Amino acid sequence: MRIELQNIEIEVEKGDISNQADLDAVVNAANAELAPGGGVAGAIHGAAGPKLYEECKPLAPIAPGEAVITRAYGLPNKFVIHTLGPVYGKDKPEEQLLSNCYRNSLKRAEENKLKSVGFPGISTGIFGYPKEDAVDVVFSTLLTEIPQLEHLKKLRFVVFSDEDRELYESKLREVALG
Ligand code: AR6
Repeated sequence: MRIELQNIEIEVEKGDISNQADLDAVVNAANAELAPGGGVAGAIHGAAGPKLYEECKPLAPIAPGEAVITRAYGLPNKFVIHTLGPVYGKDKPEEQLLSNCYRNSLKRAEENKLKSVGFPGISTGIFGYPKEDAVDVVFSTLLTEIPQLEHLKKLRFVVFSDEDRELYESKLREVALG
């Protein structure tokens, strides 16, 4: 599904974040050490290869809500933006921290004049953030950030299941209706 909002294409697609060849950057749901892990981080580091972690090491550790950018090595993108989501129930206030993840990731993309970026559902896997609540944070953040975007023209939310796709699509429909 795709809508256009203030000249920005917003898409929801089911797929693997490490296989988004047409995007300038993908966002990694990282750990504080920016090390290979499970889930999204495992897929991204696995596809990028060991050079990615070598570039990450001097940038770590990062705090919840922060985002840093590296090259993408074996991934089909130019850059990876690594952000650390809040662990639900531990890092507080989680809404603010999750919002910061998206805001700071968009900031890194803009600083590097990127045109397109793909996001996974930060914190909604191992970190346990309830998906419905996370999607609300994602879209409220997006609505405040979109007017500030100069270079970005396409944002893609890459989801892993039909259930997540439906959740994002219903939110996207709400946003499209204003
Ligand atoms: N492509 C797209 N989405 C995915 C993929 C993929 N390849 N794999 C999982 N998801 P998670 P977190 C979905 O756990 O909660 C790591 O070990 C998944 O269904 O990757 O921020 C790190 O090292 C879920 O909805 O990220 C950290 O320690 C969402 O992406 C920790 O996990 C995020 O799941 C980060 O946990």
